[in-house]
Amino acid sequence: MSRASTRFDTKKVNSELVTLTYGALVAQMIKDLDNTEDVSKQLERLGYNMGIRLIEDFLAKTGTGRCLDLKDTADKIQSAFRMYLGVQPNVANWSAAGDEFSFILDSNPLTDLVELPDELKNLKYCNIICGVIRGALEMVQLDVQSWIVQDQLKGDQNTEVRVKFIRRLEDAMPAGED
Ligand code: MYR
Repeated sequence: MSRASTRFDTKKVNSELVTLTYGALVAQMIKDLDNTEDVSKQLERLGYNMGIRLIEDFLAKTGTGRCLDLKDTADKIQSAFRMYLGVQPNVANWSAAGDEFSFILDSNPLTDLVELPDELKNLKYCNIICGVIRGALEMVQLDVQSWIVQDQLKGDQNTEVRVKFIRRLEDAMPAGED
């Protein structure tokens, strides 16, 4: 067998590992909770708890300073997507007031190879991403809401993750959801 044929594409293997591991996690939650809405909530909560820890790693690795404005924050989250999920979303669909925007992902490693059966069509499968964003931003004193607008698992062309700035927090502690 030639060297070329035995060489792994590490990026692809990592991304497949993410897909499979996340899929197994969601499948287990569905078994345990037996309620689509609860699973969606738990996925967001899990992401939140990851986000409040991940922000430290992100700031340490990138040496990032304070964001100047929401546009700057969006750019930094965009680079976090690249670092942690290996995909570069577009930042788009800014609201007129400049307080809401979306990340548009052409491909989403969480949903590659995944198909949702009809009985799970209300599951917010990618809610973990919304939670990570909310948790990470809370640690830098930004209270945001985040939700999935488009979902490739529901037949949409892209994954669209919406983020809405709510308010700047005053030295707040995380809400203790872990
Ligand atoms: C600041 O203003 O203090 C810096 C703000 C940096 C925000 C970076 C947020 C990272 C969010 C990670 C999302 C990962 C999604 C896969």
